[in-house]
Amino acid sequence: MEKRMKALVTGATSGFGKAIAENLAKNNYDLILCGRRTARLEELANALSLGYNIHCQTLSFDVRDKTAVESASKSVSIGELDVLINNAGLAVGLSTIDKGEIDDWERMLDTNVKGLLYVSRFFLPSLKRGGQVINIGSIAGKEVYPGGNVYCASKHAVDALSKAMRIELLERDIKVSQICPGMAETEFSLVRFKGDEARANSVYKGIDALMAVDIAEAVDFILSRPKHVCINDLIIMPSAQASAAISKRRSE
Ligand code: NDP
Ligand code: 8X3
Repeated sequence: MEKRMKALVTGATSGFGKAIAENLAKNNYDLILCGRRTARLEELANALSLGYNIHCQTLSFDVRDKTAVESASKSVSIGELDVLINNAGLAVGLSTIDKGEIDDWERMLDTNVKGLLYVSRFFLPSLKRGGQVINIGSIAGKEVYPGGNVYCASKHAVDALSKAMRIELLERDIKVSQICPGMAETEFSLVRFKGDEARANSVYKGIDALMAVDIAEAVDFILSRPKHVCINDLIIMPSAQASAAISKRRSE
């Protein structure tokens, strides 16, 4: 019997990570699903393992907790990974630097930069030769917009770390890709505005934002390239968003 590929996805409880996991399951990957919300992880793992007859494992940990990340990486059942998807991340707040909440800055830097590093440090040793890393960056890692300051800095760091990984993992024949989406309708804005639904919904008013499945399809594309082709970097925007700060909205 042909051995199935195995992928680990962080941030699988919602948004991009969940859609990526669903597509990988359809494509017959075994999965390790990570996130903090254990009930959601287990519900998804059950649905995917039953629906697609794959093996689905859950690892519930906070990417900011390096001890928890390290001990998750030592679970005996991890085995060898073919794909690591560093997706977990968030924005908190939209204040200017002179009025910013320092706790918000720390949450973003601890999650998006240090969390991605902890996951990479402890799970990359399990990634097999010829494997693949996909980091979810952002248009905020290519440009800066008013109020984006620390979030943009954290995603610029993801851009730099993706380049660093590509250089350092070349020796192990591991391909490293980054996907940089523009505005996408997930739980992202609800988290950014700390549960304020009206404010979160207003971000997507009058615009056809990206959907999580658009990013999951980009992951499928990257993973289905032949061995000699690496998609280094993909910027994917809604058609109505020309840059991080400039969009065309319908009047509603
Ligand atoms: P969601 O809020 O829908 O999903 C975020 C995921 O990250 C959740 O599964 C959440 O899981 C996980 N996560 C957040 N913090 C932690 C943590 N401390 N430890 C473990 N897991 C964590 O947002 P998106 O799907 O939109 O975001 C996914 C990625 O895409 C992020 O890196 C984001 O920055 C990036 N992005 C988003 C864009 C957008 O407009 N939506 C555009 C460009 C990039 P849980 O809460 O269960 O831990
Ligand atoms: C999320 C996209 O434009 O809100 O990374 O920064 S944006």
